[in-house]
Amino acid sequence: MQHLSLIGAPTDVGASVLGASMGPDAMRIAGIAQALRQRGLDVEDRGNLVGPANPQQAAQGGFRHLAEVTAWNRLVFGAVSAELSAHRLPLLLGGDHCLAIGSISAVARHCRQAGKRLRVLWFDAHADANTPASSPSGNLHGMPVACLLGDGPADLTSLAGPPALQPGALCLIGVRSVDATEKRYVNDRGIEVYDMRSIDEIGMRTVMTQALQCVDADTHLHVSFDLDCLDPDIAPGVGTPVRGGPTYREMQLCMEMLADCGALGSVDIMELNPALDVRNQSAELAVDLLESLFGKSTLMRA
Ligand code: 6HN
Ligand code: MN
Ligand code: MN
Ligand code: MN
Repeated sequence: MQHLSLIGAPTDVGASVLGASMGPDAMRIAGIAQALRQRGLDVEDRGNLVGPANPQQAAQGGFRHLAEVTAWNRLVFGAVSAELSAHRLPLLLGGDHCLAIGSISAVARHCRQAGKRLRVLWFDAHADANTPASSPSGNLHGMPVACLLGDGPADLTSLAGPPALQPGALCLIGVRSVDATEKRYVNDRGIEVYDMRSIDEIGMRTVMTQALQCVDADTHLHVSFDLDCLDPDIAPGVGTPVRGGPTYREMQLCMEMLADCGALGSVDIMELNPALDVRNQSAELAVDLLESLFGKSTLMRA
């Protein structure tokens, strides 16, 4: 039996649009724990982390709310580390995407200790690869990829000691809104990217086959899922929607292929903004996709 722990991180401190702080409870209302238990998983809901309020201040030195973002990420780092040590799969309920710094830093340290190779699939409309020097907004939810690669404020780049990720460990999927400086950052480092054009051209099946090619029995697969990756027609409840995302069917296939690969070790489900949602449909979609990620198949396989 797979053991899974839900960790709520109710904050929007890394974003400028308010409301992702309500994401964890909206996913609970959509029945996340019950749905996953029906998959035969042992699910513990650890409740919500309690961190500093959003001070809603302007950027200072290139970023907004660095102290609060650091405090939240330390909490996430601790909570995710504790679940991994207990051999449970941490499922982080965001909260804005800056919190992936804490969760992936914890996963990276766990992999170093366990001698596992880390593979991170980053599903997002955005590249999240700004640095304080390049960020147009100062919002730290636009910078987690760079921070995890070691480029950002020391408080955030060194949560796990050395940088959490090497560029080759990372793969971006669904990208369609990238700042010019991010484009250079991602290309200079040779990061694997499947933007919407490549999904259109080669199809989601080939994208996922390629993205999972290096995954083997010694791999810990981390999925960092920003709900704005999805087309806003089906997932309107996000703070920074971008039209032209993957369809429901495309994302289901993605989740099913991830389930089949058998290497899933940790998950972030981020940026759900109930204040912008329509009758909790984006939360319900998130739960639906998570069911597929944890093995619900349309075919009668085991
Ligand atoms: N997200 N590239 C923009 C910025 O402000 O850096 C948008 C970032 C959005 C981040 O959705 O997680
Ligand atoms: Mn483990
Ligand atoms: Mn993101
Ligand atoms: Mn995004």
